[in-house]
Amino acid sequence: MPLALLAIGSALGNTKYEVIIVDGRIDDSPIETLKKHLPEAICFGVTVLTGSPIKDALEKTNAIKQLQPDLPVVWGGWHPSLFPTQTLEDERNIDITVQGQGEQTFKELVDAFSNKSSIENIKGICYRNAENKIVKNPPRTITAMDAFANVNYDLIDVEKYFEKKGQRQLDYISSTGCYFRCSFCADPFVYNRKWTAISPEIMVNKLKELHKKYEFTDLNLQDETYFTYRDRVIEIAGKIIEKNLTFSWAATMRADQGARMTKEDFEKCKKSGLRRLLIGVESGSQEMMDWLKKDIKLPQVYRCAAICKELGISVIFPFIVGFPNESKKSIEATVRVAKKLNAMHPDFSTPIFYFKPYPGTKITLDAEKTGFQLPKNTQEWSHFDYVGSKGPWVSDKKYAFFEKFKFYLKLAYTKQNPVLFPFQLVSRLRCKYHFYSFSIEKKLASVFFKEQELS
Ligand code: B12
Ligand code: SF4
Repeated sequence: MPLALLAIGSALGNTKYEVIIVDGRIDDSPIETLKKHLPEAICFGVTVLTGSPIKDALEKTNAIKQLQPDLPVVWGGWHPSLFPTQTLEDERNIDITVQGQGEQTFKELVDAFSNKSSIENIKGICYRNAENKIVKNPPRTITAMDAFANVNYDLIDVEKYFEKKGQRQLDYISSTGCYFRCSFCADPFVYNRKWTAISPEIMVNKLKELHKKYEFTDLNLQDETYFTYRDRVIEIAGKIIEKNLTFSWAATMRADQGARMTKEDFEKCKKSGLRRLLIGVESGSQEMMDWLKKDIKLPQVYRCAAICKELGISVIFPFIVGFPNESKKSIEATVRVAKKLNAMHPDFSTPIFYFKPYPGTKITLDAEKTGFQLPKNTQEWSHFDYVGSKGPWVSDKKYAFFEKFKFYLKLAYTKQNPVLFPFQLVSRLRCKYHFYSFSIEKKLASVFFKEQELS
């Protein structure tokens, strides 16, 4: 669900302004819908992630500016937070970029547009001034989230999202930012290692209201690290049980956070509906984890895995391979740990991604110093392939190995299927001895095996 647009749209309130959210994934003709609302529009706001979402955002922005050149266009979200000035330098049709949390900033901007007042004192923005110079205002410090808890889901057609997801699953964000410092992640750069969250009482009351209204059966928490404070999580779980809210939920946990929780804590979460965790392992090599400043230890990962296995909580343990100069030893360790975790429980999975030099991360900055070239402008960033390819530091041979390993690992330990079972046994042997030739399993499995999704 478009949580960013819901957040900034809801912060405008529902008395003074009319908020129209247009989502190209739901609306078959978004430009037509935009055109319909243009004559009465105060401004056009776009949420933009790095990579191909930029292409889409540029297309709509250019179409809008052609039709109504005076309409202010505001870009917010992760890409303009990472590239506040470059985005404006490259694209004349964007007037303002917003950095970090957008609720208060967007409200101040919309008020200024509607009152025709100056935007020069609005924090957390970058804009082109009357002299055509790009000005970067001071940043806005993170605002406590309780002020923004009242997200108005009626701004979107919730049923259409349920339909698209194929389940009555509500997306929800209960915290912003992260205290940690992983050197492959953009969060420390954008939120300066700060964190804020909705308090348990306010959150569960809101969930109760949303549950009654939309009758969702699953809650997908999109927080970077939902388990930041054990006491908060346990209080929320307790209140969900107390109010008899009968939905399942999924969230992200760090292994160190899980390792500090007792088995009873996990049990309480499970009782309140916890169905799935996402615990980033990133590497099977402790040395590599330390280099990544992940600040977790492998025994913490295994402790979380053991408890989840016992309680029947499914877990996604994502890994990354192909860091600059990653050693053979480190890659072998990742293969070993991924195998071990997969074999523990059929509901455990270990997606393996290829490292991409994400903007705003320490590793990328260091790689640039040694000659690595990032995309040079917004257009080039729009072609940046985040998901599909193998990344700059993975050889063709390594890539071919991992593609096979990933396939057979999934097949080997997925929930047992009587038809597939003999092939699963063969796959286990294949993973053990890394023998991947003469594959007929791949064809067969495509009939029975659904691609794994992250959410
Ligand atoms: C849900 C999610 C997804 C979903 C859907 C994404 C989508 N398009 O909606 C899926 C699973 C598809 C996905 C995929 C990927 N994702 Co993702 N994802 C998220 C996640 C967990 C939640 C996003 C969310 O809804 N947040 C809640 C809203 C309220 O927060 P927000 O978006 O930051 O919005 C606030 C501000 O940014 C600002 N704002 C945002 N938009 C606007 C617009 C205006 C006009 C204004 C004024 C302000 C404003 O105000 C909002 C309220 O404060 C975030 C992490 C996170 N917690 O944010 C990662 C995150 C966005 N994903 C990320 C990445 C790297 C990926 C992948 C590359 C992962 C991968 N390897 O496969 C892919 C591909 C992304 C792509 N380029 O297409 C990075 C983004 C980095 C970047 N530079 O863009 C994040 C930040 C995770 C991280 N820490 O690295 N992702
Ligand atoms: S990877 Fe997760 S824990 Fe690490 S800094 Fe990013 S959001 Fe925080």
